Amino acid sequence: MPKSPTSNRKLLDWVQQWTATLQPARVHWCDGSDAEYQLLCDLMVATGTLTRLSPEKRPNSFYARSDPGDVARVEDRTFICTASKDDAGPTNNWRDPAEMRATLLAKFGGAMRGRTLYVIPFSMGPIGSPIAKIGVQLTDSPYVVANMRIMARIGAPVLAALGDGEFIPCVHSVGHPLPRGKRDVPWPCDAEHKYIVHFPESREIWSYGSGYGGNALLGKKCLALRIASFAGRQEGWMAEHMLILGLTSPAGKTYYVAAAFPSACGKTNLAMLVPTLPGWQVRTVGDDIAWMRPGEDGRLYAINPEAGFFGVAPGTNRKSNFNAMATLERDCIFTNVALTDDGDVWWEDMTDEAPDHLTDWRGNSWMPGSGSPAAHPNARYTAPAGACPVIDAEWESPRGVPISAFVFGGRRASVVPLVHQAFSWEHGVLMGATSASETTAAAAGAVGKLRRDPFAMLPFCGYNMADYFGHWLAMGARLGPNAPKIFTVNWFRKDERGKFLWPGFGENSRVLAWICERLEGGGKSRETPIGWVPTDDGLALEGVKLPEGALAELLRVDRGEWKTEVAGAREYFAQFGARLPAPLTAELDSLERRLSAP
Ligand code: O2Y
Ligand code: MN
Repeated sequence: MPKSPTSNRKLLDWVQQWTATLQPARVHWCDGSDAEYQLLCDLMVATGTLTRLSPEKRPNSFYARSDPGDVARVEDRTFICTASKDDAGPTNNWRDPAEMRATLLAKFGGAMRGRTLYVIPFSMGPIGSPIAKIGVQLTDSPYVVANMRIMARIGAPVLAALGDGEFIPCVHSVGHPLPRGKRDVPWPCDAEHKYIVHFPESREIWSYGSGYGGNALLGKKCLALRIASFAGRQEGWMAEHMLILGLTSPAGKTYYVAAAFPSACGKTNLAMLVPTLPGWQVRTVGDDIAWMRPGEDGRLYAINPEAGFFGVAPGTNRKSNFNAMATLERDCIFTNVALTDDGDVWWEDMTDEAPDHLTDWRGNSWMPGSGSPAAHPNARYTAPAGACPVIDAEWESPRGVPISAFVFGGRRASVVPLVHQAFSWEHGVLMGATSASETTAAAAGAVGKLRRDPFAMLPFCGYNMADYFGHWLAMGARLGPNAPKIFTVNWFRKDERGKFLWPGFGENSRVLAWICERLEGGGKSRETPIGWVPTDDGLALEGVKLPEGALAELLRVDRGEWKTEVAGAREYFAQFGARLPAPLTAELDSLERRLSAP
């Protein structure tokens, strides 16, 4: 690609201005070609950032080990900088924009000395889709460029689509300049001084100090959720932390479902599910983010803004996610998994038995019984979505796929039944706003503690969460009878001995089938105070072996437990004060009344 392959004045000026601040040794405009990808990977193999995996085992695939201080998204270093603190709301880390700019400009000054500044034009969503948005990321990390090439559409075709148009500017540095004579390290970062900063009002992202995942691949959580959620409210569309799947019935009808689950609830597994219910098929549109707009026919259309999967590796295996394992056979980047002696990757639960010897994610020799996991619990794969054997035929459709149902879920050992349907859109918004999940060992903090995570957007909403609830209510009013129906599922209910009541995985297709029946006006159900719940014979359970009494427990609605839920929700909502939309309080009051009715 030529030195500045665009005539977009704003883009050229912006790159020039940041080049002056960051002081890189050179500037490279990414064309997104395969040749460029191969060159960058070769360069990273030479510098020790990447290891090429055995071409026989995992063709065209690479392995990276991060700095131990840079292994995950950092919520406590993620900031929303709006002019007014109230516009960020009580659930976000707010900073004054001018103060944050000053702090970060000091960090960015000379931050790329000795390094290459890569300019990555990228499209979130199929290039040219009316729902897509173009961003440009500046970065000094070739690892980020390689991962962005898998996770988004990047390079020359994006610049061509951009023309003289608007782009979302994203600045990223690992914060590890290389003055003359200083030796580089395989994973440069400034682990003690990370800043993941969003300026929603001017639609800018500044990220400093981390080279990892959501902190550094700025198209994903930063743009496609935090900035996009803010833009969506201004422009009348939705950016959600949702997988999108297509479910085809034995009669040949396809229903598209978008589902929001907090981390560690099996979102990627559900997106690629292999149904056990005969005659049903699942196809994947996306596993993490949905952008949705009302179409000309009044229905809500969704695109997956991403082009790849950045999935958590530990726990992924042929039983939990057969299709993910097939997607990972080639053309991937693995980060912080373990390395086998024959040049392949391994992680906990990938196989029934661990290999006799591995190199763990820290680079140490590892044997079963070593006492620590071989792969970091947040070890990741970056894989092209197009390689998924069950990718939906419409996954790159510029107009998106029509959404018929929203599903909310979380990890709840009790209280929440296997599935229930909201009585109305407003009731469904209450479901989303009050969704919560019990923490697992994978996350920091106490295990089994209930964490409220409205719409699974707690770490990703770029503005006041109460206004976000209001935006959901407004979208429902706009969609009217075309609004998707809303459901809550819970695959994680346990018996009194702590055993899961529901087998999960492919059997979840039975719950999805009931949801589709409900969309058609069928699906045997009974009315309860919390919504419509399947009758005892409402779910297609032929061939599933449930212990005695398990089904009744899975579908049980306990009024007392739910009254406690309502009290918890009121307490949670109190933080939003007068900004909480009145219809939500009204829905909570109605739920309480139904729970107390004879
Ligand atoms: O730790 C990270 O940077 C990755 S977090 C992530 C990655 C893919 C999909 N979802 C998430 C998440 O935290 O929701
Ligand atoms: Mn996610």
